[in-house]
Amino acid sequence: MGLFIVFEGIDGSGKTTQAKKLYHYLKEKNLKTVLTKEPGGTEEGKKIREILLNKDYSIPPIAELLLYEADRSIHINNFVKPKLNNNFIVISDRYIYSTLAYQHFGRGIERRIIDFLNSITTGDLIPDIVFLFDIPVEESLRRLNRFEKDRIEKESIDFHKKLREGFLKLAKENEEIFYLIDATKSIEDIFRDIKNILNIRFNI
Ligand code: Z5A
Repeated sequence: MGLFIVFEGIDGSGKTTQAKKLYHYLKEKNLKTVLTKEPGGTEEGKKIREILLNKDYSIPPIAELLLYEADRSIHINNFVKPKLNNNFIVISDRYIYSTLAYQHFGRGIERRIIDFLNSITTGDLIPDIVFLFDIPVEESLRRLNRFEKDRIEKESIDFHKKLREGFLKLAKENEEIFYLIDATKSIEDIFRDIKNILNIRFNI
């Protein structure tokens, strides 16, 4: 079995930057590694992602949840599990904890519904480690202000605060796999922390 590494956090927390750096670092060490993401980690999922992030569409919360879960079912069963079975290190930018943060803590959909959908789409696949990028909402939005905002990033500051608190609750619930990253640090300092943690935990 390979290693399943997940990066989570609110928009603009810097996780995509670090996921890419880690991917290149592990490839340079000649380790079998893939970098993927949710939503949109497969060809089919890219179509779902286009619907989800289109700012001109109006999608009710339940439909949004089902689209994220449809993307996940395809991604995990067609891509992630086969790679793990082939001893790859799989780095995923977002996973089930994003659905709990955004659709439960953010949108208020009942937790048991999301737990159930996460369970059936993944067959209860739990990551080996989750890096949670924690950052004050004002700072993450300041970083994103330089770009055109998509549908979700246009949500209010209060919504993003709920997401941040939700992610921190999930970290407490899953202490054995979550590592909290102080995402206000510099890109190089964060990367050093991540390499250290992976070295101590998995000797890579
Ligand atoms: N979503 C959901 O609702 N439910 C689900 O189940 C799932 C997802 C799976 C996916 O968007 C959206 O889907 C997301 C959640 C929702 N909501 N939104 N919007 P996405 O994949 O397009 O984007 P994202 O995941 O939110 O990532 P992002 O916006 O690209 O942000 P990021 O990955 O956290 O940050 P970044 O791209 O690495 O960095 C952002 C900027 O900050 C960039 O200019 C960097 O150069 C800069 N940066 C990065 N690190 C630093 C540090 N350390 N210091 C200073 N500046 C930095």
